[in-house]
Amino acid sequence: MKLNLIAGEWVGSTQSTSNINPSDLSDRIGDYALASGQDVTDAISAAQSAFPAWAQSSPELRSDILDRAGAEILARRDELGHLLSREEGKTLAEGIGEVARAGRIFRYFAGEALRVTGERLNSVRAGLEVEIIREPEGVIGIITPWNFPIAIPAWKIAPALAYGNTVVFKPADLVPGSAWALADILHRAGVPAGVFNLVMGRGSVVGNAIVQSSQVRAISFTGSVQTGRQIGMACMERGKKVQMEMGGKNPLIICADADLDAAVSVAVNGSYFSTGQRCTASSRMIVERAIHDAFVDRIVQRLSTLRIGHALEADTDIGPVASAAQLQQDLEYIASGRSEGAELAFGGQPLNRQTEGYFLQPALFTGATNQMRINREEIFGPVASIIRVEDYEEAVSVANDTEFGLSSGICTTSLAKASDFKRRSGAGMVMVNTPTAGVDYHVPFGGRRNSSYGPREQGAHAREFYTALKTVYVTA
Ligand code: UN1
Repeated sequence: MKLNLIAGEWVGSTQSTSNINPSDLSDRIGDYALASGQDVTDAISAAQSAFPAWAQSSPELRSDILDRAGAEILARRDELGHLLSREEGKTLAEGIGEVARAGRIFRYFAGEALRVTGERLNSVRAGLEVEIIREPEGVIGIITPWNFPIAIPAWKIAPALAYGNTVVFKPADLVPGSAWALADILHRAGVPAGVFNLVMGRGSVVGNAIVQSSQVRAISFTGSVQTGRQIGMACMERGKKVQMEMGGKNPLIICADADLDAAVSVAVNGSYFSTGQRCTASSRMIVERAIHDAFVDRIVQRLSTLRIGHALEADTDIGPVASAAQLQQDLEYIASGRSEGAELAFGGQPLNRQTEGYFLQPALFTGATNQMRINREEIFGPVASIIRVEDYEEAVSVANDTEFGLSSGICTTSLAKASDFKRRSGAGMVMVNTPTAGVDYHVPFGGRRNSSYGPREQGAHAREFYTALKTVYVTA
């Protein structure tokens, strides 16, 4: 059994969970200890005790530890990518790519640890000087989803540690393998006891205990809108800082002047790769009438060539859905789209493969309207719709007619339209002739409206969440 890391020790539990491969339900990856409420209390106390020394430690020490962790993750990318794809179901290429991204994030923040700056201003009053300095917040609770089992933990844990915070980390209970591997790497990279703690388990026990604790100063959460709302309210009541990345209903506009082949590639990648299980997935393709029928023909043709299968097989394009519950949700939305009058132009059927797993044909709806449930709510699977519009103006208004605002995209050969959309999109990230999903790690990530709350993640802007400002007045 793989154990939790609390106060620098591997701690056992009377309860455990089995990590099952969604490509092959007979493949049990291993058993992972479930943390109890007491374990979480112990982890938080350890993080609290370790905080003063870590906060005052040399940035060079923190930088070296993060650098060592990043180097090991990169060196083991094939093995860890295999584990990730085995437990989550994205293809091996996607799994290895994600692990490499995590390694690079640690290396990036190894550099950032050395670049914490402040400001010095002249006071408006004579004889005074003002300084603005940044300090770590304290104990940070990190709660992550199952769809990026190592990259999302990396982009929260690396900046938290770089800026001198201590961490209590609860990974998604569906994917403890990558999280445990990351904890093991950090532990061996020399993170002092208590500075980083891993508590695996259920949201109702572990997540809840982290959110309730008065010792946890800030929470960074990625997951559903519903859970995010509850966490956000609880943080507000307890005066905690909170950052939340939640759902998306990301539009991709295909203009009549788009390069059709390029647009099909952008759409298929954004909508269906990683089995559509990305908050940045393009779930609403908004297509101008003049190009609509040609686009539908080409994308259906392309979808019919994709190989859906075991995530670890070399020729698989799209792996299984991550869990039985998620497959059920996808199928419910597919049924809902049909009952609301959209036409299933491709896919949407569960598939049998040599191994028992949660395989689902990518589903494409045509004749859909933006008011249908399938275009209002996040599905989080390989399910997307085409919404036909008359022209570019209607496309922009449909794109922005959503409660979400994470990512948006446009395929066009017109510089004027690309520039116009860049300004008018209501999303936090805008992609021109490139998929709505798949982002760089050194620039801000985040959205607007119901998609995100609080400061941005990733890149140097991550410091807004992971540090507290202090303003100091000095009479010279
Ligand atoms: C990406 O598109 O590269 O949960 C990252 C998610 C996002 C991450 C997407 N927070 O899907």
